[in-house]
Amino acid sequence: MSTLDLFADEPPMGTEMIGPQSVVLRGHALPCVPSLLAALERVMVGAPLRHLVTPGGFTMSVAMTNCGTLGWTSDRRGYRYSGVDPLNGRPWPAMPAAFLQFARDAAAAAGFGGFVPDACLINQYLPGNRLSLHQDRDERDLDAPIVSVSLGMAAIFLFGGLARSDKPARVVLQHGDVLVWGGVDRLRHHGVLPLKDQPHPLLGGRRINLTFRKAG
Ligand code: MD6
Ligand code: FE
Repeated sequence: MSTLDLFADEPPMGTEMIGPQSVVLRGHALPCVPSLLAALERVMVGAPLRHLVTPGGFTMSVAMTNCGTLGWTSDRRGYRYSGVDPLNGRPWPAMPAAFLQFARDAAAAAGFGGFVPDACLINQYLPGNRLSLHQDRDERDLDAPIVSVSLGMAAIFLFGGLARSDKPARVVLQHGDVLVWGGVDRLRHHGVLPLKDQPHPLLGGRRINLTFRKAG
């Protein structure tokens, strides 16, 4: 069943369709925040946040790390998924059970049953950090959706079209919001505007975004 069939009538309360197969589940992660944060802390001990360099030679302002069998990484040679952390040559920390369960449930709630992510990219934004407009196209399986969880400070998410020149919509993503997209929306351009400094009661002056993917 697709999002289209699932919400053929009216989407449930707290559900916003921002594209034909793109859903914001408002506050969906809130009950799981303590377990997600506890698992996240353990992941970041094994694989610390770092600033990747783009193929063009720019250092990204957003700090990143990964867990799962594959992790997204970048250097002068290009963007790719790797089974090992380039910082130490060891496998990425395993995907915590709490992450896996959360991502499967969120995908199912958005109409994407049977989602089993093998990669979780973790992004940390500090005030002023931004993510320029991009497509997520390094995953082998573009039929699988992406589940994205926002924690901490609010961000303005830019949701563009299939063409880079399509004018993006602005979607505010708050602590606990979950964005799920796939299908016809899977290759839409997107980004994050420079983060405003509005400290969050639990996470302080940062925003953490988890994106779950089926990369392999
Ligand atoms: C972010 N998110 O929200 C960056 N990509 O911090 C992404 O780049 C993203 O949220 C694909 C699908 C959902 C996302
Ligand atoms: Fe992305």
